[in-house]
Amino acid sequence: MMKNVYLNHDGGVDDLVSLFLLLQMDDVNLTGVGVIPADCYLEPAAYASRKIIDRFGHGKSVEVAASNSRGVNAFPKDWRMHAFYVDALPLLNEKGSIDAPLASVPSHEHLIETLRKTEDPTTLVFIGPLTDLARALTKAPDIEDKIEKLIWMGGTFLEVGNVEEPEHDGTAEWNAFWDPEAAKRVWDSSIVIDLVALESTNMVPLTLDVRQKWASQREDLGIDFLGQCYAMVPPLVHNQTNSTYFLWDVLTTTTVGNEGLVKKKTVKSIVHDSGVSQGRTELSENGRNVNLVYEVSRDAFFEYVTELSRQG
Ligand code: AGV
Ligand code: CA
Repeated sequence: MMKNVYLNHDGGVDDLVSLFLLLQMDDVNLTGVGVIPADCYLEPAAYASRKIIDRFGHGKSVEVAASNSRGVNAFPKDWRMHAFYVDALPLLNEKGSIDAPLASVPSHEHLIETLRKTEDPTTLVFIGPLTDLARALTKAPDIEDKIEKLIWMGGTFLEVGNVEEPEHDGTAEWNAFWDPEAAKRVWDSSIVIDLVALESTNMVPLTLDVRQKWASQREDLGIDFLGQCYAMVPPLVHNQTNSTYFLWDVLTTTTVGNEGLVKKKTVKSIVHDSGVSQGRTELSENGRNVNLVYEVSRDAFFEYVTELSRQG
C-alpha cells in the first residue's frame, strides 16, 4: 500500500538527507515539501530541496513550498549556514538548472491545499518547528480529518535538552524552542502524534566509523551524497558538545519506511509555551497522549539508511 507523506523541513543537513531518503522509499507517495527558515536560510534550503528532487527523485514531480513563518527564538547562524553548503554541492549542480516546481503559495497554505486535494489521509513528517502546521490548523481546522498522524522530531522528557541559550533553563529541544506556541497549538489538536525526541536521537550520533563506511562506498552516488553532506557537520569524537551532530531527522524519517527500527510508548505530556522553560515538553497527567520513541536499534538503523541510499 502506498503511503501519502507530506514533509516539512528546515534545511539542515539531516533535513535535506531526510528528503533524499523519502524519495528512495518505494511505498511512499511524497505529496509535497514545505521549507521553513528555522535552522537554515530559506533560499538555499528551497533550492537544495528542488535539486535533490531533480537528482534523486526518480522522475517524480514534487512541489516545494517556501514558508513565510517566523520563529520566537532564532537558531545560531553557524547552523543555519549548512543549507548553503548542500545547495552548492557539485553533485546537485551538474545540469545547472532546476525543474522541480516552486509552489506559488507559502508552505502553510500549500499544506492545506495539498491535504484537501489528496483523496486519502496523509502522514505528516515535520523535522523542524511546528509553525506551519499550527498556522494551517488555525486557518483551516477541517484539515485535521485529512491527517493520518504527525511524526515530529522534537521535544524531550530528559532533564537536559539541547538548547543552551541565555534566559533559558536548558530543558527544551530546539525545534520546540524555536516556536513554543506552535507546539502548544498542535498539542491542543486531536492529531495523533509520534514523537521522535532526544531520548532516541541521542543514540544515533554522527561518528567517525559511520563516516568511514560511507566514504569507502562512495562509488555509489547515493552513498556519496550522504558522505558529502555529513562531511559538513561536526561528529562525536572525544566528547559531546552543543554542536555535535546527531541523525535526529534521519531517524525520524526512517520510521516512516521501517517502523520496526524503534520502540514507542504512549505518555501524557504538556508543552511550556513561555518563560524560562519555553519549549519544554513535560510528562503530566493533565497532558495529551503522544507516542514517544524511546529506543532505536542503532545498527539496523544505519544499515537501513545505507541500503536506501544505495538505490539512490
Ligand atoms: O534539535 C534537533 C533539530 C533537528 O531537526 N535541529 C537539527 C536537526 O535538523 C536543531 C539542532 C540542535 N542541535 C544542532 C542543531 C546542532 N548541533 N547543529 C545543527 N542543528
Ligand atoms: Ca531539522
